[in-house]
Amino acid sequence: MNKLSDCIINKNSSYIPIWFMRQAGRYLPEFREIRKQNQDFIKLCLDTKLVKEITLQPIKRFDLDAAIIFSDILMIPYGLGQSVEFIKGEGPVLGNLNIDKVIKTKKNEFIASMQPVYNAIQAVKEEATGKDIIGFVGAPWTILVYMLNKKSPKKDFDIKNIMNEQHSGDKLLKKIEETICSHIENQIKSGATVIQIFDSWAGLLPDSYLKKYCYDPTYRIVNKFKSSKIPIICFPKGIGKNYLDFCSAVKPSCVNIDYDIDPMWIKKNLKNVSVQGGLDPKILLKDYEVIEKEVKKYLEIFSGSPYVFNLGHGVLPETKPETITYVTELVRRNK
Ligand code: 1CP
Repeated sequence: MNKLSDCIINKNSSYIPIWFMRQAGRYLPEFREIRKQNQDFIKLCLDTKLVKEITLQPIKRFDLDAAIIFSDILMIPYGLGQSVEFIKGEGPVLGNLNIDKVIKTKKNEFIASMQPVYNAIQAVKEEATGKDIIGFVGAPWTILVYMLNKKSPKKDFDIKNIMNEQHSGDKLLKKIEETICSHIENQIKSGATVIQIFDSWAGLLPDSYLKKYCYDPTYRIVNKFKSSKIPIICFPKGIGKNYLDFCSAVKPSCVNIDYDIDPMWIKKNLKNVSVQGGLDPKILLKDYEVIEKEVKKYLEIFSGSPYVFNLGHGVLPETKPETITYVTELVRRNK
């Protein structure tokens, strides 16, 4: 068994596996070079050869413990027939949502459109021996937000606009959940050894809506794959102390924590779950002294319990690749 799976499934705390969210991305000059020549981001995500190459870039540079497949959570809306474009400086822009068209999209049509992703997982697997291969999806709530809001909810987001679409929202949420399950199933069939579910916008939900939009659908997904023994890492970002309720309701094998939650509180309160991440990605823009102190803080707090080193969100584009080398060495030297 590879190191990341071993830490999560067997709760082995003798080795701290390390990988980074957004480890393949804009902070790497070799990624920017490919991206410059491939302006259409979705097309890039469907180019098996380039996806394999980009996925392996951080593995070759830093020898991390896991390769996360280069793709995007917005491949789900795309595969359900809603257009997705990435506009420089603005982020994703989705086309008009035709709910009938989405609902009528057949499972095999969706899978056929994602075949290059699955082929890339197989190709990565052939080369990355001894490494875990992480497949991923967005959680139902986060995908619903993008599909209805049609852009990042970072600015000008009003949850009422989404709740007003209650009726269509419920039908749509079910379709999204089924599609997520197909996407996970096919990533596992193609060789993914770990799955991460990103609920990047869980923090937008008022507490009274968490059960219906976050815990329940995520539980159903996690539970569906329990028998496969594939570790599932959940990342319900921004829910504060509700991490505790999340873990009791969803029972994930591993939970990624964000940088707003106190890691001491997590260590004290979360039991029977492996923990991943936490360090604020902005710390990686600071001096090595500050970085060392913060990295050691997480290592000390979680020492003796199953912990996967990672960040509390993705690597920022301004991060120097040498900083990733530095952090990886710190974690590996830690005994
Ligand atoms: O060059 C570019 O402009 C593209 C930047 C980029 C990259 C490198 C985007 C656009 N997506 C990705 C890849 C990506 N996205 C990965 C690759 C694997 C890795 O190395 O980690 C993963 C796991 C994602 C997941 C993803 N996409 C999330 C969940 C994690 C998170 O950051 O919260 C989300 C919310 C997205 C949507 C998305 N795609 C891209 C951007 C800039 C965004 C966020 C936009 C927003 O703020 O709403």
